[in-house]
Amino acid sequence: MSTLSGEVFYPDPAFATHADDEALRAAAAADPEGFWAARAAELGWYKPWDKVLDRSNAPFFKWFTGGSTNIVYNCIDRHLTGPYKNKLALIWVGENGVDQQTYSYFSLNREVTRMANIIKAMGVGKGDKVTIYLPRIPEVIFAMLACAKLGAVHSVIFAGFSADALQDRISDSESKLVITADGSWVNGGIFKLKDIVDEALRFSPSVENVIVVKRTGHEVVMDPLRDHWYHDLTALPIAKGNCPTEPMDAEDTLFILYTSGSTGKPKAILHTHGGYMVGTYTTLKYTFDIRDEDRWWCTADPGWITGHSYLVYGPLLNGATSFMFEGGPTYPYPNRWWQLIEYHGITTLYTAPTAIRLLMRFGDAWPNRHDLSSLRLLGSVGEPINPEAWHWFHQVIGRGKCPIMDTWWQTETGMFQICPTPSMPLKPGSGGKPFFGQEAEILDEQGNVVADGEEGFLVLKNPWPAMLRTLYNDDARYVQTYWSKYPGKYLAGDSARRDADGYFWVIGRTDDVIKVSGHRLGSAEVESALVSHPAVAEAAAIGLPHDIKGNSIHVFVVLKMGIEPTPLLAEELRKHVSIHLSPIAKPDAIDFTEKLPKTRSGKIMRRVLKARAQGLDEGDLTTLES
Ligand code: 6R9
Repeated sequence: MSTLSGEVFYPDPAFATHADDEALRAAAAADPEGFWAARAAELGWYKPWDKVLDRSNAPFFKWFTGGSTNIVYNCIDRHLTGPYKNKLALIWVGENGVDQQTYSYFSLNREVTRMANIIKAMGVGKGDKVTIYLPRIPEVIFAMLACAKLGAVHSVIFAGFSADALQDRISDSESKLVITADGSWVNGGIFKLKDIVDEALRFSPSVENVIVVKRTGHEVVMDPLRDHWYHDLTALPIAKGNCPTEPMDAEDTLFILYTSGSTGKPKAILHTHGGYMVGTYTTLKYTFDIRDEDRWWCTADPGWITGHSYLVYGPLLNGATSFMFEGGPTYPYPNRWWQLIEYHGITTLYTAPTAIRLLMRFGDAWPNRHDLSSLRLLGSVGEPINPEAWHWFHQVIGRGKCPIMDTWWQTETGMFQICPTPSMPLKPGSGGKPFFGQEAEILDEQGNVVADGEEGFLVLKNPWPAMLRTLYNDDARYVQTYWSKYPGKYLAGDSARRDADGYFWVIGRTDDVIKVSGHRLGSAEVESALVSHPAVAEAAAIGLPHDIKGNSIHVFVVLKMGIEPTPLLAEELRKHVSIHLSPIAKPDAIDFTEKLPKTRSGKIMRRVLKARAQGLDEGDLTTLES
């Protein structure tokens, strides 16, 4: 171990499982399917699978074929007959710090059953799509699990997206039902979710019903035929009684989740009951050493994959206690998170570098006011963590003794792909090694493995249970996006390096995905929001490095003939993006330009714009349109 190069942090002897972990790693490398079958056998199945992995129609891989289960059976039902029945499944704290709710596995079952009964009575069944547009309140979890329990497919939309974005996603999924709230609390103010839903539904004919959870209590307009208050529905006889968990084929769809890609409209990543369940259960268990007495806090929103896999499903599959906080890290003061950790005895904090950088800026005095000694592990996700933030997180929050699990993965992968184990020596900024059973490579343009230390395209070599099965309604784009550059290997869309110790260092996206404060957005979405403004002829959006947000959005705009560029118009365009796509997508800067650099085939050369915006050499412009 002493041979590891660079800055290395050796594990606390309390995590004395290194030999076990490495034995498991070796066994999984020798027989990945055997490894996954053994993990799947730790969970409950109505009917065992016939085959662990079916490669016959690759890259449309199938896992645990012939098996029957339901992720809710494993998240809730099986815990009800054992010692976990009265264990806390969820601790929730509202933004005001006063509202608090706790749910044991028993009471979580009651809530999920109630919601399942209601949506079933509305005609939602196996395979139907349900859009969930809710803030971080317990009902978002109930709604996801209620859908899964019935075999319905949930499509959770981050409650920071605006009407156009919501409408696109509702229409694309042909949802019959939308579950939302009157509003959400954002730094003491109200974000009017129901108004946004009303706007979105003007063009979404598939939606028959809207369930509205009362959260903010401000006045909203209710359509008497379409909209229903959740608290009214729960009082009806339809809400009562048992609701059986639907047995699902392992390959049946659990959810779709829209995410940004390189071009065009967002794509819906499709995940299934069986493989996703086994993958999220296993990765959380081994990477974060989940123990019965833990209080696990994943700060992500359920609107993103991290919330799906490691706030909702992974912890419940492990019988853990999951903590959810409605608010953000700095309201009303930047000690909010530290206060919650102390008060609730959080043992594991899994968050994003952007939040760490933000909190770090407020100095050590805020965390130092609190006793953070309950923490035993920390985690990072969403973007590369810079060494400065890593050290602060490690020293000030983790008091030098909590290992940091830097987990690299994606909406598409469903579960961690490159991550350490708590017993492994850590290198700040590196996610460590591929998870058990996985192999990764760094390739050059031609598909050759590059030398250690060199940058190249990150690919995954082995199929894994929680992999996306396809893009909903777009098999061709699935093959094209992930499997065509290097046949047989999954193209992640990130550039990375591998060092001589076999540790991977992810650098960033190679496509037009922009990570802003850990939120995944695409150049194309920002551009289409801009061109929907009457003054804009053409637009190009790029991500530029930003100290706190990781990336900030910078746009170049060509105005229609005769329209004068003014600071007022720039401000109006920024607002336009905020209203039509999301406040998180609001550009930091707008550059008016006469013309966008394009290739001869008409593709915008964002590389050139990036260089121009940063005052760098614009590089090889030979393919530029003359
Ligand atoms: C889980 C999630 C995926 C993209 C991914 C990469 C970046 C995520 C990272 C990381 C470096 C990490 N990313 N985790 N980069 N280190 N630990 O974030 O999913 O929203 O789909 O984004 O995020 O660029 O390709 P998603």
